[in-house]
Amino acid sequence: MRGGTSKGAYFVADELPADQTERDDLLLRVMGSPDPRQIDGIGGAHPLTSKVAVVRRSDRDDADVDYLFLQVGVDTDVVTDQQNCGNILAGVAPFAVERGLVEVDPGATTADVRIYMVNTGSIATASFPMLDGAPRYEGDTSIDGVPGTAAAVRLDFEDIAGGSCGSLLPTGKVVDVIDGVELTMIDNGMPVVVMRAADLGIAGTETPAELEADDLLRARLESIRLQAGPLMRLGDVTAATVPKMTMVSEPTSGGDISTRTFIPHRCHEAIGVLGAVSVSTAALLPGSPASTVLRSGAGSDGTVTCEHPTGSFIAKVEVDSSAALPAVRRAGIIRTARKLMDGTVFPRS
Ligand code: NQM
Repeated sequence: MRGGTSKGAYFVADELPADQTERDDLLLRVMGSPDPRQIDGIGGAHPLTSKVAVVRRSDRDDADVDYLFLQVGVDTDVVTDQQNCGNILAGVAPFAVERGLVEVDPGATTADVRIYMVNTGSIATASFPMLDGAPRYEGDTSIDGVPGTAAAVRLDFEDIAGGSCGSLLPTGKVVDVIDGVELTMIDNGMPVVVMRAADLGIAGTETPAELEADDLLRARLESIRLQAGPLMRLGDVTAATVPKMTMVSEPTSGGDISTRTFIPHRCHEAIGVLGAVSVSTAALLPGSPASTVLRSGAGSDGTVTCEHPTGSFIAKVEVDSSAALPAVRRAGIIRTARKLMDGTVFPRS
């Protein structure tokens, strides 16, 4: 399924090996990893298209299904559950309906599915249109980074702050300095290090290819990331896909802030969902480096529009900065998702 601006293989949990080592080995073979082209599998040769959702009926009172996200390395043999993915999340509820994991009234025109996000221990509610007992994928919502239009999937998040790092601001500070660069280490659903692009010597309007070709920039980002990991209570992040590294600058196309994000070694063609929620939250914190490039007045309507390399992304975020440590009141976003194929995959032996 395509979930937002990412693409992944969605599995019913019972159909994968219960043993984690066996499961990860199978998923590497399914995706064709490790191989930069993933030529012998169904992965798309980029971290954004080498993703897996594992979905099961939930035993919890507050959720209908459990969603475990797995990032499958492209040119590495690493499968990690150390991050969540809000784009792949957009396809979880339609998939759950397709697979009969949630009961829906055959006459219903909309469905609300509560999803327990196993990676971060928090809940999202997905709301989307239904037709004749099945998810309706056609619609007129367009999201940047995906051609055409599709039905909207609204995602509302509860208590996502600190899901990976223990708290919204794992160091207890809005501003820290690493390698002489002022930054905010934040986790509002995704651990992200947010810095001003200018402080890294870039304009912030470069293309992902230009940024990926900048060896000095990549070395500086990786040095900061490896130091940020333990400070964010993520431990040694050498082999981890978090924290994400976002460089922000003043908006140029009518949005509230411009972003360029390394995830963490490839540059995102757009921006992750929970990544954007975390970056938007950082920008709304008075005194943060990101707040200095945020459009004045941004956030007053409860949304922040993040420009990214292929358009923009609207994050709904309300922050209460009146207390000593800021708290997040609510967060949500609109995505689209689509079933691309349904069938049997033949992993290499
Ligand atoms: O931040 C890419 C994506 C993501 C993650 C990544 C995401 C999120 O765009 O919630 O969606 O940052 O690895 O799929």
